[in-house]
Amino acid sequence: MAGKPILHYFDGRARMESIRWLLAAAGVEFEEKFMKTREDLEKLRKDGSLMFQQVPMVEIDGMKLVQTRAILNYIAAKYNLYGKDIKERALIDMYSEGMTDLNEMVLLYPYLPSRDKDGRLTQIKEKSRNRYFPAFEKVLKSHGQDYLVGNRLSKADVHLTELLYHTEELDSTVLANFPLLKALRTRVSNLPTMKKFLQPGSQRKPFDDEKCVESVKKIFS
Ligand SMILES: N[C@@H](CCC(=O)N[C@@H](CS)C(=O)NCC(=O)O)C(=O)O
Repeated sequence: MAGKPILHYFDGRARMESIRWLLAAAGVEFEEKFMKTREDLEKLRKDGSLMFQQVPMVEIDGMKLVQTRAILNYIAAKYNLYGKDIKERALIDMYSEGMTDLNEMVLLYPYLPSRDKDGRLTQIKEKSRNRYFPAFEKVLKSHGQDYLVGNRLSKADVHLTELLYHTEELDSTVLANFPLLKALRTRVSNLPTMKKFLQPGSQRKPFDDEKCVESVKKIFS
């Protein structure tokens, strides 16, 4: 039997968090190896584990996968979270790419210099409320089903749920006008695998605080 996937990253959310969420949704146990120093990163680079000298890297099924989206797509395909045909897959990809555009802003926010933070926060709120959340609310309203695509859970629902939680941490009223998004978040959060992941003590990461940001700067400086 294949061993558990091993996630190589630092002890923070940033680009690895979506991978943690998706594995959790699929009910897959995973191990993590946290880089703590620049030497830890250099070691991975020198032994040829990082194709582009970057993390996230995930050891899974005998491969050392890099590039966040490639990793997510592999997990989604393997665990049936990627639609039933190429049309569903196209929708899942399209929705997920939109989510990634917003998520990039959210996940990089803690790493911005203080002078840029207010502007970025305003941008996140504006884009959430006026561009991305209305679009996904409209999808759910258009078909009246429980999940975004094909009436069953896909990676798009998992990414959106993660994004809703993380955006709400930055703006507690951001979901006020999106009842269907709130209902989706509740539905996904109540899946047994997600319930476990959302409980304290799971491998879910908290907001990347100043301490995390400082240690990350040392690793990548
Ligand atoms: N497109 C890549 C970007 C990966 C990336 O930028 N990783 C950062 C850490 S979050 C990194 O390794 N930076 C070091 C470098 O680029 O040399 C992905 O999505 O995985």
